[in-house]
Amino acid sequence: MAGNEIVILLLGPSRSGKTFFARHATRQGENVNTGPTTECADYPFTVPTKRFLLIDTPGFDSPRENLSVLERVAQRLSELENASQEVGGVIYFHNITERTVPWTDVELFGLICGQQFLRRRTVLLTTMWDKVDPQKHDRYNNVQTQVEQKFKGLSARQFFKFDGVTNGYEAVMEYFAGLGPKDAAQLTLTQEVQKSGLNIRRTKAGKAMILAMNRAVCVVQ
Ligand SMILES: Nc1nc2c(ncn2[C@@H]2O[C@H](COP(=O)(O)OP(=O)(O)O)[C@@H](O)[C@H]2O)c(=O)[nH]1
Ligand SMILES: [Mg+2]
Repeated sequence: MAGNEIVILLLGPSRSGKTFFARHATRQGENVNTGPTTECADYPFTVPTKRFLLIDTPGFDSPRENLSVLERVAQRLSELENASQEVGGVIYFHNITERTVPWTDVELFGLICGQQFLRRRTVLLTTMWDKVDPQKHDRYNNVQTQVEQKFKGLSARQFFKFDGVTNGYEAVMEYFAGLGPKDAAQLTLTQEVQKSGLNIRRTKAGKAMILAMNRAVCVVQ
């Protein structure tokens, strides 16, 4: 691993707050409207004792778009591998005011990460808690529980809530900073890229998205 930088991949649907979070972490003015993210982007920063690199990604929006997001992520993972840098964590973002998480997104996330990585090195972060009417917190806590259930089915165990300022942000970073080498695991997608190159259609996640695309076409016909 180059230096002791902790590399964290930000994944999730568009408008779930990935870029906002990365800009918040690097104090770049999160409220600037940056428009949709179309390429992976690096956000390096240092807190007193740790160096982090957040990698922002385009959003998951449909099986077809997910394939091209996968391609971009795989390309970035392969560059990291070439630089002997390992991904130390993944954050999956969910906007708490959205009631549903598409099944294809959950499946895709599981296949990118793999069981071992999911158990300790992934975090589900629900965002936009500052937008929730305090009187309706119970309702949104129910959404939180339901979303957590889906990710528990994938073996994920770490759940945090982000209020757009500090709550959630510091807890997530402390969680990743506290993970030691004994929890080391490699993303399934990294393993696949190492073994068979960048042909995304041959990866588990790529195959699942092709199946999902074909199912979508069948419904239209
Ligand atoms: N109030 C609030 N706004 C947020 C939060 N996270 C993201 N946003 C806003 O929601 C919109 C979508 O966020 P963005 O980071 O672009 O989503 P991305 O597509 O996942 O990168 C932007 O206008 C952000 O400023 C949050 O936690 N609180
Ligand atoms: Mg973005």
